[in-house]
Amino acid sequence: MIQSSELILNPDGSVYHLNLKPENIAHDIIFVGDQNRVEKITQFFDSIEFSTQKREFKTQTGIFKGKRITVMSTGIGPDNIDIVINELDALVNINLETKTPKKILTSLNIIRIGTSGSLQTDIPVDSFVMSKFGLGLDNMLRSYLIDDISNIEMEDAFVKHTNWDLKKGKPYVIACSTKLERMIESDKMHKGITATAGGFYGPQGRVLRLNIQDENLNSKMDNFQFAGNLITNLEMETAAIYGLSALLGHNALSLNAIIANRASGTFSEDPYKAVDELIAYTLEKIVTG
Ligand code: R1P
Repeated sequence: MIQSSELILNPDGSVYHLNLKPENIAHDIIFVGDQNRVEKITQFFDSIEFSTQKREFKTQTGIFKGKRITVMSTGIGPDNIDIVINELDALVNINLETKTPKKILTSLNIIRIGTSGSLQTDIPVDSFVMSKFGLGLDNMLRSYLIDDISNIEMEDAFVKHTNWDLKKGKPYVIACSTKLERMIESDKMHKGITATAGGFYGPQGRVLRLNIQDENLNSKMDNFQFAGNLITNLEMETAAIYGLSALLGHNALSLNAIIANRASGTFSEDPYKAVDELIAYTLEKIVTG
């Protein structure tokens, strides 16, 4: 039995941070970072059966063209992903009354619709990126036992190519779900490696008033190649989502609308339009794929 201090439930029996009970979620789940993006998606639903919010974690479940889908905001960063995926997994794979793991695994399908900065001049603002791999620069996943799911060859090649200082922790590489990749892909999508940083400024090479440990990191990342894959973009959730999903037996895919191009220094003139287009594209693929 899992102790009450380890799997914390609210007085109504819902999981601690997400405020959700098992019956509140579908098995097809869309993650967004921004809580205001949840309703940008569910506005297209035929009906909404459930809504809740605690802190940055807003959740709505409803029906889109006959399919039950949950949309939830994760807030910013891999630390939040640790909370969101562990609590979602508990909802389907742990009996919350007896606090014991269930014998039969339930696998969730998790698709992130995010925003991101491109590292490649030929992946312009307003385009879409599908992450074949998540490259975690953030360390969160290193608290778990990941050698069986991570791509150690690519990790070592990246460390060597960038002369990565291991005082920052060793980057980790996790692949997407090929099942979801096949369902969502089309020639509209750039594909590659998405780097996930544990912060927005220094960890992504932005200098305001603080010097950073490696000011050339982004330019070294943009010419890293492994097995024909380039690092397409930089954001703050994908690798953590891929890692915890793979460890817990869920399927995950991350899609990002490119709203900034870090290589050319440009920012989208209408970032909301790119996100709206990615939402429409993804919803259609989920119901037709
Ligand atoms: C930073 O501004 C946030 O935006 C990006 C980053 O990953 C980070 O969460 O994604 P979302 O728009 O999905 O939050």
